[in-house]
Amino acid sequence: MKHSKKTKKALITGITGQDGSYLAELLINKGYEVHGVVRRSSTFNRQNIEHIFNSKHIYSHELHYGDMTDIDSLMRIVKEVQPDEIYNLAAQSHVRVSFDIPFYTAQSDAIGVLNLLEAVHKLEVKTKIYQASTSELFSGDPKTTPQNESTRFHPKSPYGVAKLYGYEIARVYKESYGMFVVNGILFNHESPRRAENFVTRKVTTALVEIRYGERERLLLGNLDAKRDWGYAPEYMEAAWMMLQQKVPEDFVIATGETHSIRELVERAGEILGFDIFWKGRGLREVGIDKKTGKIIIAIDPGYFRANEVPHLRGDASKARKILGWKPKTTFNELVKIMVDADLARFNGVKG
Ligand code: NAP
Ligand code: F7E
Repeated sequence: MKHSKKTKKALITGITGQDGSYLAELLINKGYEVHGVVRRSSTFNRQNIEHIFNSKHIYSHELHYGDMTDIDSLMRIVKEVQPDEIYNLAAQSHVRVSFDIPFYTAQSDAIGVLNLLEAVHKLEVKTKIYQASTSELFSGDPKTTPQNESTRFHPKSPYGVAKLYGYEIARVYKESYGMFVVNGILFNHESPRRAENFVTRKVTTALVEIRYGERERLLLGNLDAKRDWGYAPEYMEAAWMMLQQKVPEDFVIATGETHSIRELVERAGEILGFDIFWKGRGLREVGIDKKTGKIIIAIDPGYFRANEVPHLRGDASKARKILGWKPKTTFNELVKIMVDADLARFNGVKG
């Protein structure tokens, strides 16, 4: 494939994930040559990107086998691609799972960032780097909301701590070597491409199945946690904007609204024609559909976390002022987009 000299090259780690797939689309639409790091797995997991990179790309130059825990692979890829921009989205991104696999989470989400930075530094490649930081750096104490770039970090999970290392080592490489590295401190962002073990997708897929009589009940953990949920494609636009700045700076990206898991369930249920009311307390709490009298939501303590971030609401006013970024999709619209996509998928309609 021939490219004009001016075509910008981007390298995305985590390209098979929710964000990576939206970012790849966005950059291709902007005329970039997009490269991605993929992991070898025994079964194919490229559903999110197969419409962009079909099987012919597997041995082409766009997708490259590598792993964040393997600096040799990162050095090979960075050397080969010589990207103008790197988006480091790869991570073991599940907070609850990070309590089960804390060592692996640290290897991929903390040391993985160091591996990438060191590869770029050693190879002396002139590239801008975006590091996928997170609202899980914050404690989520209601007294500290809304959280912005100056809010004190106090992570509550092995995931949050690994990401804190990523955040700090990115800052250190920027300050020590003059590298262009930014941290995007993104609050929760969701979409129909969200994996089904995150709470939004878990709720929308399960309620669709319950609506069609394919299952009886949805089991959840903490219903009282509050999250600031935005729409993923808009958050990737913000990530791109951060790398177009002259000076590397960190930004919080959020909607500024917060909702509990309980509200999420009610809203998704409403779209599907359920009228859910809550009964009981603690582990015995259940969600009942008023129309049928059936219990459709119950609590499974297995989904509780050893430590919870209770209340997140971001203040993205710096991004609004400097990047000109603001969220477009509301919470209600986001839930509708996700429910509609799961309905279409359930009914075999290609979304
Ligand atoms: P995701 O859907 O879980 O995708 C994670 C991606 O990372 C996948 O492509 C995965 O590859 C890849 N990956 C995992 N471990 C890897 C390793 N050791 N080496 C190479 N690739 C690896 O996550 P996401 O929601 O798109 O999030 C993207 C990034 O933003 C993550 O770093 C996440 O921690 C961060 N973040 C997300 C949110 C959010 O609300 N979505 C908010 C703040 C920050 P496989 O497909 O092979 O598993
Ligand atoms: O949990 C509660 C759970 O797993 C949200 C990742 O992208 O965003 C994400 O992390 C809330 C928590 O996302 C269930 O306790 C209740 O309070 O959807 P989640 P997360 O942990 O907020 C941040 C910003 C990231 O950086 C991460 O990479 O929902 N919750 N019941 C449940 N959560 C799950 N998963 N499953 C439940 O059954």
